[in-house]
Amino acid sequence: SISAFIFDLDGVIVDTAKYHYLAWRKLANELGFEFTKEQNEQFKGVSRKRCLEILLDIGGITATQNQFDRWMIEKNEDYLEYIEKMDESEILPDVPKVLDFLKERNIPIALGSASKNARPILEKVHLLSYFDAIVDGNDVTKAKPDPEVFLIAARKLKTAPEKCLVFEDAVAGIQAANNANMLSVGIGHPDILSEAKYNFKDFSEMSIEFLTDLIAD
Ligand code: B16
Ligand code: MG
Repeated sequence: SISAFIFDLDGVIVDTAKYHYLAWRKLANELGFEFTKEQNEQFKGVSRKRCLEILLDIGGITATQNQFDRWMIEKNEDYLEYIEKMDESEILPDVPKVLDFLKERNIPIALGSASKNARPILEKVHLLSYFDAIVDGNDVTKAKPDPEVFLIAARKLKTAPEKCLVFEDAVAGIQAANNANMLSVGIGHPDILSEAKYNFKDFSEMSIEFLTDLIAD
């Protein structure tokens, strides 16, 4: 049975993917090329550095180390401006329902995110207090699909990986959960997240019975 739950942040708890997209698109346009929503799909769950590498690849641009560092900072500054005014209204459907369900049963909850901005975002939407552990882009050395982020989360929750469940919206994140030997649950489009053990469009599609069965088994 499952005894601990790990949540990805962007795309699972809040829809910050749209702000990441706007910031990357702005940079791409400044550099003289287009960046589409479809291309943004491969940025989900991927570290900031890796995202910029892919973006420059799309634009056919070779950067000096100096430019690269500057564009990383510029993208993040734009992103921070976009998320500045975030509040509870940006929490994705039924996330609090699931968090409350787990809290009422004293089931440990962790965040496993690639983002270095995870804490301030959780604060802005007033969900920080739900989390017993937070593992984010500041704690990991290897990016998803490497299981590192989720394995650190399991260790912090003092739970064996096989007893952990991961909610993820990104292909790399589902692979990371599978690589960690955890139960992967995709939140998003089943065609994109076909490697997930279970799939839901969002949390409103997931029943309380589904959760009850997982923790009881
Ligand atoms: P930052 P997650 C990931 O968060 C995003 O999905 C990904 O698009 C982003 O590049 C990455 O965080 C790094 O974010 O620039 O804020 O450090 O989905 O793992 O919660
Ligand atoms: Mg995500």
